[in-house]
Amino acid sequence: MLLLLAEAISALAFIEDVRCKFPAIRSPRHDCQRKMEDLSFIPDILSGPLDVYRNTASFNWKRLKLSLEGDLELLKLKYKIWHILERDPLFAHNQVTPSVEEQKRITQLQLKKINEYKFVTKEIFNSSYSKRTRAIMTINEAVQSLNPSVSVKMAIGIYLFSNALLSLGTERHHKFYEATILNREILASFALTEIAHGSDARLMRTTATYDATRREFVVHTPDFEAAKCWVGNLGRTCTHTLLFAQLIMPDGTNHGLHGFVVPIRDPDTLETYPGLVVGDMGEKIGVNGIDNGFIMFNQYRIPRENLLNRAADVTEEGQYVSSFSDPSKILGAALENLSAGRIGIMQESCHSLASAVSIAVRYAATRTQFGEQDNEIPLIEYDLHQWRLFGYVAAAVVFRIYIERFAQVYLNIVEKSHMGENVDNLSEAVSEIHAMVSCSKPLLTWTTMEAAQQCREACGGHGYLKSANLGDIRSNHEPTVTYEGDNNVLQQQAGNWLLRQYEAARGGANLDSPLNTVAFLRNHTTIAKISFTATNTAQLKTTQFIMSTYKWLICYLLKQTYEKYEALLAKGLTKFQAKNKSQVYRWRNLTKAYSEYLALMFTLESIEKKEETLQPVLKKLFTLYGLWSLDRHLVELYQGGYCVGEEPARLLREAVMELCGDLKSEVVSVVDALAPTDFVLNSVLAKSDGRLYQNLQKALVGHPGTFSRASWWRQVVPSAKL
Ligand SMILES: *[C@@H]1O[C@H](CO)[C@@H](O)[C@H](O)[C@H]1NC(C)=O
Ligand SMILES: *[C@@H]1O[C@H](CO)[C@@H](O)[C@H](O)[C@H]1NC(C)=O
Ligand SMILES: *[C@@H]1O[C@H](CO)[C@@H](O)[C@H](O)[C@H]1NC(C)=O
Ligand SMILES: *[C@@H]1O[C@H](CO)[C@@H](O)[C@H](O)[C@H]1NC(C)=O
Ligand SMILES: *[C@@H]1O[C@H](CO)[C@@H](O)[C@H](O)[C@H]1NC(C)=O
Ligand SMILES: CC(=O)N[C@H]1CO[C@H](CO)[C@@H](O)[C@@H]1O
Repeated sequence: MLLLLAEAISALAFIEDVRCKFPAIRSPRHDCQRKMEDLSFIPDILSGPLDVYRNTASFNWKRLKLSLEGDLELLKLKYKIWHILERDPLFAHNQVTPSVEEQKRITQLQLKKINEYKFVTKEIFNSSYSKRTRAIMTINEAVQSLNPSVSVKMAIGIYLFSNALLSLGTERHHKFYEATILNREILASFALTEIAHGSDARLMRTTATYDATRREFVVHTPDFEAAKCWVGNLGRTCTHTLLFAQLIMPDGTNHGLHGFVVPIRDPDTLETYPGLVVGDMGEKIGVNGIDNGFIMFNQYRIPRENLLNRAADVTEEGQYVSSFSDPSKILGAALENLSAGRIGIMQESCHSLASAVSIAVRYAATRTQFGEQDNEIPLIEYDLHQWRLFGYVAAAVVFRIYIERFAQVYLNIVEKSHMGENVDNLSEAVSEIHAMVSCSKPLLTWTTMEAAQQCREACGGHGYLKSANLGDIRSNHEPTVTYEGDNNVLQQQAGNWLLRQYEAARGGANLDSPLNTVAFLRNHTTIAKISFTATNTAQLKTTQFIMSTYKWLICYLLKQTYEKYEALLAKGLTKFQAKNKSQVYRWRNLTKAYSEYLALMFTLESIEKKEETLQPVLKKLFTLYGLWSLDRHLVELYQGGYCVGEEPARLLREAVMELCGDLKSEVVSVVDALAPTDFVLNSVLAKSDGRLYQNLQKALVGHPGTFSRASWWRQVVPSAKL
């Protein structure tokens, strides 16, 4: 699919040299000043066995739901979409997985239908940039929870493509833009990754050579290794692709990767054009509604105008001209089109995490097992089960708040830059956001992947039923860890930025951190001296303890990484070799700690503005996520001398267990706030009525063929005759 758009675009090399101005970004929301909104559009939850654990909650689940969503209008939009699609037979759930080809067909039909519903109203389309983008993200998320393939299809085929046209193209590409976003005549794809080249976009080998006599580019694939591959929507459906290829001048000069709009199929017949070899990647281990494809170009000609020429153009006569006339706009556009896709992935990942934990928690509260005497006890009463699940519930809430807030900050920056406002330190903000996204996408997607597995195990054998939905959640989410930037590669980019900031802090220079995420590095020498002093768990269960421990941890890991890296350089190793030797226990742990810190920092700021009745439960979840994550860093906390002796680990783990115990009375209502509607959650184990066994019976009995004799019985009985 779409790999490392960021690297491709930065390889276009127009981002350097640009210095623009950007004011500090703050847009506080004031939940606490809100009037009580009417939330009756959220369907009530059916009373049933789960009431026991619902009645103990300290808050109203609908209020928490609104608070996690962040915006009343968007929440309404989401419910409206779910309501409409639930009544549309085209979106009915399948009891049996359809064939791969059938999944592709249904997905394409669903996309067509969604276009017809026009969820993106004129009003949304006409609103401010950040409002519009958030609405589009909400629509995408609402659709993703029903069929992730449709939302991927839509994100790549419509939004990513039209975004890229706006940011990399000029007026002459407006016709493509209109045909995509307004008329939905174009379904696009993104051709970047090649068979033998993924993350390192500079070495892509597909070429687009200018032919001045015919004023065309000739696109060519030298061999199979240079075939573009994993291109979502290419295998069966797209009409156009956004191709990244090396731009070669008639004299042979190579100007590096550029973007081109390339027609692929006749929209009326879906026949591919002559000169193209297009294939489908075949069955994958998830998201099979997406027709990923590969393509080879054989001296394939496209008009000169199809070059996306905002940054650089080729004249009719064959002159390469690069225009840096309006660098701030290009930079702002690049920023948006780089990170928006990954922020979308994080949002979808949050949604998958929320669904997985909702299923496991509702199951845990209704499923009983063992106990003393003859009374079987719900799974949720067991410490071990709480510990297995509640950390992920806390993560689901923290991530949701983090991404909501981060997306706002991000969209505000982009919006300001679009409006041409003179803004401070834009290019520094771009780098900081890139670093944040580069480590947060790995944190969120990996956590969700772990959680999906844990949740499926926590539902035992029943969790293995397709109708539990944990399997589909897991396998459809899984590609997020490698697409739009492989997690391990992305983390290194965050590490590069962090090390630059640390080096600046050591040298007393200014930090390039307009979003203030590492402002504390200025105090790195004092922070390095603090250590664990708590004597009881109450002192650990504080935001202060968690945040200061993270600051210490990041400073420590930065020092470790920096010193190791510098020592290797001093020994004469190249930067490349030095990085190779300091990744495993240094960069990796460093960027993980930084990403957790970011999630906590943004969430904390946000919680403080939320309504009072929600604060206690949100603080508990925040604290559990913080301590549960620090537990995994104990090695480094001891290694660096922050912790000494038995007490710190004992207290930390005791605090985690205490929080789990405390959250038992809240957690079912927390997942009510996290979960979508029953139709969307689509799990036989986790309907909100809590009638686990009735629902299971209905599903088993209603499954086609449950009671039928095998149609092939004759072939297998001993008396089989031909
Ligand atoms: C909305 O679109 C109409 C034209 O369709 C335009 O006249 C109007 O100014 C737009 N409103 C905003 C707020 O952009
Ligand atoms: C913004 O840039 C100016 C000039 O380079 C610098 O002095 C200032 O510290 C920067 N601010 C931030 C928040 O990075
Ligand atoms: C650095 O430390 C000083 C004094 O200890 C404190 O006042 C200041 O807030 C700290 N700055 C940051 C960014 O943490
Ligand atoms: C990376 O480092 C290891 C030793 O730590 C070495 O064996 C290997 O050759 C290095 N790889 C590269 C690509 O430099
Ligand atoms: C630190 O890095 C090592 C090696 O990459 C890994 O095994 C360990 O889990 C990491 N710790 C955390 C908290 O991620
Ligand atoms: C969906 C969307 O709004 N995309 C944006 C992509 O970038 C350009 C600017 O270069 C914006 O104008 C678009 O709005």
